[in-house]
Amino acid sequence: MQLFHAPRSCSLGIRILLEEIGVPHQVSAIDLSSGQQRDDAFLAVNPKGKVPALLRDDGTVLTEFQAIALWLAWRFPQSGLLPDDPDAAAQVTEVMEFIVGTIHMCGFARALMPGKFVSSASAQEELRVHGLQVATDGLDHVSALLGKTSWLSGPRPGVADAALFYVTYWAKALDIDLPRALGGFYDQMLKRPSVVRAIDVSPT
Ligand SMILES: N[C@@H](CCC(=O)N[C@@H](CS)C(=O)NCC(=O)O)C(=O)O
Repeated sequence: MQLFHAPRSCSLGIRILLEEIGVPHQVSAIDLSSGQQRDDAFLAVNPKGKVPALLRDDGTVLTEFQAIALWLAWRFPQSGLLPDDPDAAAQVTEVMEFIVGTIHMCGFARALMPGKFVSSASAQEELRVHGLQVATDGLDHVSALLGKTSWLSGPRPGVADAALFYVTYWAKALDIDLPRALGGFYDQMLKRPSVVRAIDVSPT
């Protein structure tokens, strides 16, 4: 398999899942700052011009964080990235969707790139503040869920934890104070070899 990945972006979560599974894969770096996601070569992989994109062994490409994460969990069930029980799996999917759909897309995306949504400087500032509030409120909500358990996805970190890691990684980079349970989650994740490899190893 081949993961198209931009360091420090949301594709970090998929990279962590591949490392947790331990399946052989290649990582191809996409440089978002230079606009490589809009090059023809990458648009041929993902016409939406976004990472993550996963080229699978059968030659087909899967995009969208949640779709890739769930496919990996179902394809490699022995890795325990998602509970078997349908009710528990639905709850894990619910929180993963909240992290990607709300904290990332409605929160950090607006806080970090308001110019993608509105043009005037004052509107951008307003959107930046709003996005940051959505992100921090969302992190508080997930932290309260974590207060009851070490991981969101079951007895070991899985699909929702991979999503939570990349948004907490962004929060740390922005010097946002993490609620206590979330700080503990972040520290525990940083101790995992999969996470160390996913952060440190340069994509080829
Ligand atoms: N809905 C997509 C969002 C992916 C996304 O926004 N990726 C960002 C990096 S975190 C990206 O590729 N941005 C490049 C761009 O928008 O030009 C998903 O869940 O995978």
